[in-house]
Amino acid sequence: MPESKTILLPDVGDFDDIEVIEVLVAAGDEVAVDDSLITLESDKATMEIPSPFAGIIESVTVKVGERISKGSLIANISSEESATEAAPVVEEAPAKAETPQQESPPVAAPVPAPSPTAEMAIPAPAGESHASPSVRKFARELGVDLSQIGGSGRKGRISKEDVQSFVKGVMQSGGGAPASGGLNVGAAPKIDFSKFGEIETVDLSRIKKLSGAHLHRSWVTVPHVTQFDEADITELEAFRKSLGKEAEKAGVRLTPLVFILKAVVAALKAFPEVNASLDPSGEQLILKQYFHIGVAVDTPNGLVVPVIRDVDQKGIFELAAELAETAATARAGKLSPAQMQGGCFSVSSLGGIGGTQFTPIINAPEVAILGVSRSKMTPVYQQDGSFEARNMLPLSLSYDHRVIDGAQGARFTRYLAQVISDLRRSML
Ligand code: CAO
Repeated sequence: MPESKTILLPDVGDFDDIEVIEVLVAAGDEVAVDDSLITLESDKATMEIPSPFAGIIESVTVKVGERISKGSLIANISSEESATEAAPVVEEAPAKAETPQQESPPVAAPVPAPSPTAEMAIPAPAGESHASPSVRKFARELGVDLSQIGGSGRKGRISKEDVQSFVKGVMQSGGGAPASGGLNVGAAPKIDFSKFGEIETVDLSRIKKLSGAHLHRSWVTVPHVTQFDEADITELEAFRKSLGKEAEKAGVRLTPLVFILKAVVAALKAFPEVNASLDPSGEQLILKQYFHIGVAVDTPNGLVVPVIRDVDQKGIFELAAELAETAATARAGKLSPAQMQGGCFSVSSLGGIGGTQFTPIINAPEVAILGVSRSKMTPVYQQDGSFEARNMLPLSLSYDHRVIDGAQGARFTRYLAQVISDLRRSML
């Protein structure tokens, strides 16, 4: 018949009034004899206090940060067994590294509950990670090298959460740690910003979490180069404005973006390797015979990139209507996964907001993305020595340097700028 028993802190030798730095169990947990219950840390050693009983934890009565001494109640447990002798597992002394002091080992002393013995407290050698035995065991099980992790605890101590967030970071950046020659950086240290002032913690939106992982992977796995250029859109703007009445009749709003989409198709036709994806083997280029263009849309929940299909086959008004409808669907959070797939190339237009230039991140597996900033009237030098006010549109093309070399990137951007300046060129 199981009965309720108390687990008290046994005599752990010289150690008194020691801080609880980890609570490893919670009410309802099943524990075996010797399973670690809490971790204590003094300035000399870190030790895990094992359970003297097997059973179900009824309640844990200590908290992280609390200081406890011999005889303090740690937990209540429902158990059928009588107490066994369990020894606390003592790890390294925390980073007081100058002169490793060898302390007398705490000696076994049969007090209220179990009678633990403890091993000698040995300071961690310089450069070695500071973590409790259970965290070390957890890291070993996951194949994680603790030396790669920045501990978030006091004196850089590595917690179970640090190991978990390290593994999560590695998974999100595209799999396991590379064997050689790749990125092998530790997780960012967890900082308690509340130490410096008032803070509020909010969850990232689902879209931000998903797009963040995708952008991160693209940023670290694709060698990006960004080529800047300018298109003279003085004539294009005059043409766009001249279409105002017709657009109104058609029930659409014409912005420079639809014309840019058409110009992008002309440039992709002229440079087929930009309308492509690199095969995962890295040895073949998949050239696409269709022209589906992704358009970055800013939504209250974060960035999404719906794809406008067959841009080559659609007229300006049709594209304007589809763009407006797609952006509205995106902002309502109602895009289907299919609407975000199959893109060949993306356009990120921040022109409606402002700014002069930016470096967009490639929407892999595409090989290039066009960033569009706000156009402005600029004095442009003319052959006869005069200056003319021209409406100049800043373009930033980020491309995958494995697929597109610098000369090609510059030629593509130049060609695109010329087509935007004079859309008649798209018919050539
Ligand atoms: N230069 C000057 N004015 C511009 C311009 C440019 N490059 N681009 C747009 N404008 C003007 C438009 O003509 C419009 O003016 P009116 O109100 O007088 O008609 C105004 O700016 C607002 O345009 P818009 O942003 O509503 O429309 P759009 O067709 O240019 O863009 C969309 C649509 C959905 C792409 C856009 O609203 C959006 O979400 N952009 C953000 C994209 C983003 O977040 N990118 C960052 C991703 S990280 O790489």
